[in-house]
Amino acid sequence: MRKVPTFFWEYRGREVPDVDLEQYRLTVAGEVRRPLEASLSKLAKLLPETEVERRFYCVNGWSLQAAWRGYRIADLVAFVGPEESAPYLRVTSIGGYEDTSKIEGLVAGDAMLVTHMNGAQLSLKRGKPIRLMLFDIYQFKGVKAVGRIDVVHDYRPGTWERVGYSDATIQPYPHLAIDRDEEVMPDDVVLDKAD
Ligand SMILES: Nc1nc2c(c(=O)[nH]1)N[C@H]1C(S)=C(S)[C@@H](COP(=O)(O)O)O[C@H]1N2
Ligand SMILES: [Mo]
Repeated sequence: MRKVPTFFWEYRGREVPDVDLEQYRLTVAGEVRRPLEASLSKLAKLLPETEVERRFYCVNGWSLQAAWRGYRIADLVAFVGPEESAPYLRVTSIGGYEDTSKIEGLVAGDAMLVTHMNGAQLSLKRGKPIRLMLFDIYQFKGVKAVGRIDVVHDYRPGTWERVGYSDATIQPYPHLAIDRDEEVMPDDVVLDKAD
């Protein structure tokens, strides 16, 4: 059985704290016409749900395919209505990991706010209760356990970018490709501090 790698920079060396699904609120603020402070059930009423079977890629040489359910960034953006002068989305995790991307790029790449993996609520290690997932560039541009989303004027390097990654273009190198149906060890993951 394979171990599925997982990374949580802000909790390196520590347990990932649990998130109460009832108490959780997603904040969407910044340069938007309709800011949002939504519980998970409110979010489900506001946005259409979607599920895709896709693979995400880590710059460290592995990828993971699964069925991802949640919401399209395109639908969230349409709902909150960004000001034209603010082209970026800054996404911050509950623990303080952040990343900034062009809204245009996220929409073009069908980026999602994922709530479920293979039919089950995201586990703590996988980013409960919501993760930003990108399929067309490396996942260090994605954010697990999203706490807030801000529409902003300016780009600034995200957490992994400050640590050293820059180009998120997926490279055609051989890598460890983990498939959806492979038996894996989700409760015994490798928390690689070095990523
Ligand atoms: N909050 C948070 N999100 C994050 C990271 C992180 O350290 N913290 N690491 C990113 C990286 S580099 C990868 S490859 C994926 C790993 O997702 P996984 O733990 O489900 O494998 O999450 C991304 N999102
Ligand atoms: Mo990664």
